[in-house]
Amino acid sequence: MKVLLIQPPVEDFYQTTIRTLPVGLLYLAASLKQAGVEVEILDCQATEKKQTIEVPPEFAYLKRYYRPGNLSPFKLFSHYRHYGLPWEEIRERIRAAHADVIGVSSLFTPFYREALRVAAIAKDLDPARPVIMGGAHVNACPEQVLSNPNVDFILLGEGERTLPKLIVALNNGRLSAVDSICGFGYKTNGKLHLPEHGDLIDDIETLPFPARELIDPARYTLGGKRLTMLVTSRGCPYHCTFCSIFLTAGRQFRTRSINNVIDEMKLCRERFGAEIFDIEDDNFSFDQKRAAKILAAIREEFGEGQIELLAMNGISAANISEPLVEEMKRTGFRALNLALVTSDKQQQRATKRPGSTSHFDRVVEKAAAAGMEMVNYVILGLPDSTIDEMLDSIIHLMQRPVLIGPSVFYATPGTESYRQCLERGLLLSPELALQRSTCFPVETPQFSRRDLVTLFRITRFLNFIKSRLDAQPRGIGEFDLEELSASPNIPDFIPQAGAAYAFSCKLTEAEIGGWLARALLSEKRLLGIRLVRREKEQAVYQVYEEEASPQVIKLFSEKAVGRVIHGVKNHFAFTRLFHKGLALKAAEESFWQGWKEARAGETQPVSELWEGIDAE
Ligand code: B12
Ligand code: SF4
Repeated sequence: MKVLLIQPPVEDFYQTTIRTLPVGLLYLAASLKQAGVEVEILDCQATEKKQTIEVPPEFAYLKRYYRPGNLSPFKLFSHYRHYGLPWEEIRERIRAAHADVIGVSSLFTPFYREALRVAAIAKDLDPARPVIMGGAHVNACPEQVLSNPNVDFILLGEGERTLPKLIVALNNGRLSAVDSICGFGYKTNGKLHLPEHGDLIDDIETLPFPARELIDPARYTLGGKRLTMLVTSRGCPYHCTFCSIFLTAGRQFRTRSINNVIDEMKLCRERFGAEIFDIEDDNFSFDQKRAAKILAAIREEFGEGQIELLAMNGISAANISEPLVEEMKRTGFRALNLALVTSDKQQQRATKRPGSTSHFDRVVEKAAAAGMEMVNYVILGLPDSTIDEMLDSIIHLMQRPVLIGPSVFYATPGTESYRQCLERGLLLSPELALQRSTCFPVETPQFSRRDLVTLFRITRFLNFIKSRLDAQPRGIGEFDLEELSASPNIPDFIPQAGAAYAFSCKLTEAEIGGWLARALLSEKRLLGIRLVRREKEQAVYQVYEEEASPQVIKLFSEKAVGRVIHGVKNHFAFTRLFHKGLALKAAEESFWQGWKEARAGETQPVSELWEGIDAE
């Protein structure tokens, strides 16, 4: 019996290619192999191939926000693309695998159509061959998936124990026995038999390591180094209203032993040449003592800082103490992905988000002092959000030495937020493919899609300024915004929407950003720009007004006036917004002043971190 496990392609306005290793399918494959079943993996995303495709009609409203050709660093997205193998190639690969059973992973509700299309291709090739689906989307919408004519079975929850049972039963032709498999859904004469819940594996320690030998490790890299994913624990006990993790992985924090984790890492190093480990646990540091022990064991096994570690899934600041930050840095974390969600207390309560903003700030300070680069995530457009509150969260991060990671809220079926959206009629459409960040699918009486788009663009603008601060050779102290965008190629005047400008050379992204930043700061306008003609000695650009909300920009400028923005890599560099006539001072003194002002009015006392840095 041979099983082909497929990770479908995705179609969206962007893709995060570095995190697509199909670790769930590799876990399933390992369990199948252990049960004596032959397995092949078809990762449709393990390719450089991407193709610009038509924006689906139900996404047409987005065209005004995503204009192709826009060269502004504050732009959001441009093209709608198919990321992965082309459909024809997928068909050929399925045909060539000669599998007896097809298993398709459907992890994402917004990409459910891609998963179903893979199922349709498989059925078209061989209508008698069983197609099984599992993954987070199947757990969110079991009925929708099982009712599709190209899906024979679904398995809810974790599939390592249940999929081998199902395959063995199919092999023996004793399907009647599988009714008792936990999480098993099937249909008889068109009638759906849906399971009540999925399988959750208490003792995840007993699972064989993901079958990485079935994929080409050279396909999964970061900065030229081989990267692999590690899952040291599963489940998260918290109840954040927007999160759907519990639907698949439950709320119990289930762990593997430290030795077991280290053994897997050693194997990854020796056999697959892994140099970077991305810990994708749902809540890696929920048990901080355990996390610290894992880090200590990594140091002991591989040496201090010898392994590069990441937790790109984001760590909740509530579960990191300052000493743990130090341990992370010592062990091999150069960067920290921290989820703030919102800096507003009321919103934190409304979303049942653990932790406080003051604790978050302490963690950020500690990590910055340790020299870690940070991305901090905020969610824009939660059902109870207000423009005021979202701007406050953005400005909070603006003033810290972190990159701002905006996540636009989408509602996943099965979550509390989804229920709220349904009850209040906040969803743009019942079409589930819209429940993705790029679709801005939720509007409320408090904010419109245009407002959210504007907030998103503001975060891009701030990240641009931060990147300019990082690029300053002088590197320390206060910078004038003019200085950050200075270039002999940029004219003194402010660009105007509707005008075309000729330059003697092509502008760099930094120059374009610097020029457009002046329009935003002086005239409160968000502009787009595209290259309309390129001749030997001339590049002609056209400037146009972006879709943006003037009220949001106005409120932002009122709130941000005179406040500091910090660099990320170089957090000793900062500038102030909407602050005219500020003399250039390359003084360290000024840096401390700015940082302290940024914190004025906050109850948090200046932590030991300050004393630590001051002393240096
Ligand atoms: C890594 C990750 C990504 C990676 C991609 C992963 C990949 N393989 O391609 C990246 C960063 C690209 C990503 C992006 C997004 N993600 Co994501 N991601 C995850 C994350 C953190 C881990 C997935 C994982 O590896 N889990 C560990 C393995 C062991 O579990 P698993 O894959 O679920 O597999 C188990 C079971 O599901 C089941 N199973 C899985 N497949 C199959 C198949 C069969 C046949 C069977 C029987 C069983 C089965 O058995 C497996 C073993 O137990 C999950 C959260 C989570 N904990 O799952 C979110 C998650 C899957 N992502 C989610 C979402 C929504 C997104 C986005 C669409 C959000 C957005 N921006 O709009 C984006 C996509 C944007 C884009 N254009 O690319 C949601 C999905 C919820 C939903 N119902 O839609 C999740 C659950 C997080 C959440 N917010 O709640 N993501
Ligand atoms: S802490 Fe993270 S994983 Fe846990 S419920 Fe909240 S968002 Fe989900």
